[in-house]
Amino acid sequence: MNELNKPLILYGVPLSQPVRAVMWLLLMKRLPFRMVLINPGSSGENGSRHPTFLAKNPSGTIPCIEEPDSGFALGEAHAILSYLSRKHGWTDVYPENDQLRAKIDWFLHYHHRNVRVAALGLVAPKIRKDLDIAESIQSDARRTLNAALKTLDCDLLTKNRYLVSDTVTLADIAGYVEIGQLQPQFTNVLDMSSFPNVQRWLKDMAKVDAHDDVHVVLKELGDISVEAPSMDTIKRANKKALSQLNERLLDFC
Ligand SMILES: N[C@@H](CCC(=O)N[C@@H](CS)C(=O)NCC(=O)O)C(=O)O
Repeated sequence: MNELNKPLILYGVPLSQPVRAVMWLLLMKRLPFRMVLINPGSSGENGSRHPTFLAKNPSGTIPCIEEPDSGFALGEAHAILSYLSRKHGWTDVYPENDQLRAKIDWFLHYHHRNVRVAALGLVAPKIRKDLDIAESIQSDARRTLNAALKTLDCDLLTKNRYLVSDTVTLADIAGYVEIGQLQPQFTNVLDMSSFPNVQRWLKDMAKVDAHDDVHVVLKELGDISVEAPSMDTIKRANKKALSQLNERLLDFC
């Protein structure tokens, strides 16, 4: 496949956490790609529930990637991260050592019910008012997230500098797009000051290559702790992030 002529397609929007995880890996690795905007949950023409999109990713969620030459399409952020890492030999973020790779996979599985679901309970209620998420679901989510942060703080991050080793892996990328978004400089929806090791890890992650490129959307969105952003603000933040991403991608040509 000649990725210079036919770059990988990433379907999604920059505000989506799992889309940001894939964007981050691609930018870190300078793999040329093109982002095609897909409206999550919509059955309209550019929506993730439209039949054209469902044919690529039957779960109807973003992110999804497509390799233009073969037509191979794949959904689920963590499946995408590990597929791309295996395919391109990115062994720094997904080492070949079986036990280390298994620990990364452990986190990627753990993430769904502990980090992802909980963070969704804090951010989605503000961003997706239409989902009308019940207060009981939100408080369960906060409890789950606090337990996960404790696990990170008192276990994972006492053993290693990053989540599973002393260097950044796919686990950190997946974890940060959820936990990092909650910080005061972004959405500001959770006080994490009682977790010192998590604080240290968040600071280290902010220095990882392409961090700022991936987080333009959250800078644009700003603090949502008091007032939920309007649909216009959300659209503007996504547009600005996409236009900066496209500028950044010009460097890859
Ligand atoms: N487990 C999936 C979750 C993806 C996901 O929840 N994406 C949201 C946007 S952040 C979505 O597409 N929602 C639309 C819907 O569920 O209809 C992954 O990691 O890729």
